[in-house]
Amino acid sequence: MREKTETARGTRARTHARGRLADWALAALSGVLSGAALLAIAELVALIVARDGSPVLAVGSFVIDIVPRWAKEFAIETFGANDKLFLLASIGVAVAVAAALAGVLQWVRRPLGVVLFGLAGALAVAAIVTRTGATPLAAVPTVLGTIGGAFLLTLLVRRLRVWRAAPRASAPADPAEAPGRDPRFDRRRFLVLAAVVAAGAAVVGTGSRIVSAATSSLAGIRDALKLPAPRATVPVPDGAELDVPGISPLYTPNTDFYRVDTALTVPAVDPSSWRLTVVGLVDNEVTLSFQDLLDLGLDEYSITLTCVSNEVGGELLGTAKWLGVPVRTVLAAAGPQQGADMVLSKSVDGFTASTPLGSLTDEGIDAIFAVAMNGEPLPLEHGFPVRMVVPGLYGYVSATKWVTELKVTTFDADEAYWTPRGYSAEAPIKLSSRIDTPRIDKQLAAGPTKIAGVAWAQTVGIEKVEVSIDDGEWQPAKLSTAVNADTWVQWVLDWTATPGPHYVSVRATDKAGNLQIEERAPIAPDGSTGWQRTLITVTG
Ligand SMILES: Nc1nc2c(c(=O)[nH]1)N[C@H]1C(S)=C(S)[C@@H](COP(=O)(O)O)O[C@H]1N2
Ligand SMILES: [Mo]
Repeated sequence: MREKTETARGTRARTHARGRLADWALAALSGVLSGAALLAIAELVALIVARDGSPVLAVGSFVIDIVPRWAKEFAIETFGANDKLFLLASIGVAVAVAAALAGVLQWVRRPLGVVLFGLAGALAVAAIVTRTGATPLAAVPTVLGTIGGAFLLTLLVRRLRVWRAAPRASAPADPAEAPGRDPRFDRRRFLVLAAVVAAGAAVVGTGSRIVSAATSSLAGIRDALKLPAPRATVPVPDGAELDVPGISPLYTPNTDFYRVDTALTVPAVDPSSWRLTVVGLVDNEVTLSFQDLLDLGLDEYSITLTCVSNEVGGELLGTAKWLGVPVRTVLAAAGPQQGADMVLSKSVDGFTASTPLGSLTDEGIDAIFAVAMNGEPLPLEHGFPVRMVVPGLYGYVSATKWVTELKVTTFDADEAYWTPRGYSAEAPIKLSSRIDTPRIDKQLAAGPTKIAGVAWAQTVGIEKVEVSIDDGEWQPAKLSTAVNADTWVQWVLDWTATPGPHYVSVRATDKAGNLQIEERAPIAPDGSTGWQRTLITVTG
């Protein structure tokens, strides 16, 4: 009898101990999953807002900087070229152990696990922001990741508690305590959340890393790329750039250049595997490598690129010196056939543009495959390694970035990306002008000042820009010396500002004698029209 009780007590104690061990293991698992989620969230945020803010890589770099030399040498000796992998694996193990500990702490005593997460996050942020060249944004991924991870840790451990505290299925159910509640329900709730966190972290984390690694190694390839010097450069005449504060510079710095595309993440195209094929209604299909393209000889072109989505007075245009090869040279090698009237250019990301064949074969139009922009290889987001630029046509029907194929075809047979989405199949850029300064959102002091901006009529050229103040007579503005017909010109008008509100309007005339259209039109289907009229407030 006595022996029997002893045994029963012993069994109960063992069961209890085993139950506690299982609790701790599940809490540790919760910690590890939340830690993985923390890193995954941070990687995703890093990909979007701050590449230098990836906590694993930043902490890795930090560790490389601070580990004693002997440790570094040991790693290199032992793991050779895999020393970076060893480092990352070590960090991974350390993070997993710390996260498991956080899970157990959170289980044993709330909110110790969250506190540990916070401490780890703070350490990582310290490692990140103290790195040379770190941007202030670099801390954001880790901060958001830590908040997300801590939240999930709280949630997981709370569900775990509900499940483990519920009466065991084997225990006699007390209908008063848990009316009609199936304990398996609480277990399932925990397990489902754990599975979702695990899968989410795995997908988001590895996905972000893959995308980031693919695009950043490309950044290195781009940096290392040496392009041949152009055979001919664009002569920029004296007086091409006016000295007026607040006016758009003649050449838009790449970092300020507007960007418009349908790509969620910047397509990664390695120049060494890039090919351009010309197919469709051609005598010979042509395939070019990047080197083949360069071997055709590069020249410099000054062209203002314009987006159809540019509203009157808008910012969706910019000017660059492009280095490239005429599209007509490549098309001539393919030999377009009778009846073809359109070239459908395709990008790796599925974007297509429909360009009239004539715009690409006409000797007088500098339609190019561009490989460089303002003295450097195309920035990744502007189409690296090769894009098209066609003077006089809006970007969506001509300026295909990451271009890999030209299909010589007809407007009847094929349509481009934006055509079924409410935009015209053909879209020449409309003659237009913009006021850069004074700005509606800045107050101006009374006295002598300059009203200035830009005007463009690609392939035709600007003849005249006129300004009207308070709807008075149109006064001719002074123009900068045009670089060529494909490049915008700057304009300026001296004005003595008097206190009070004033309306300033601008309109341009092109070299063919066309006056900019006064009537307002929306951007769809083929570009906005209208004269910009802006309100300026002059203080006394
Ligand atoms: N692959 C690809 N190329 C593209 C686009 C795009 O969405 N995908 N957008 C076009 C549009 S609408 C414009 S206005 C220009 C913009 O070029 P940018 O981003 O270099 O300024 O690219 C064109 N080329
Ligand atoms: Mo565009």
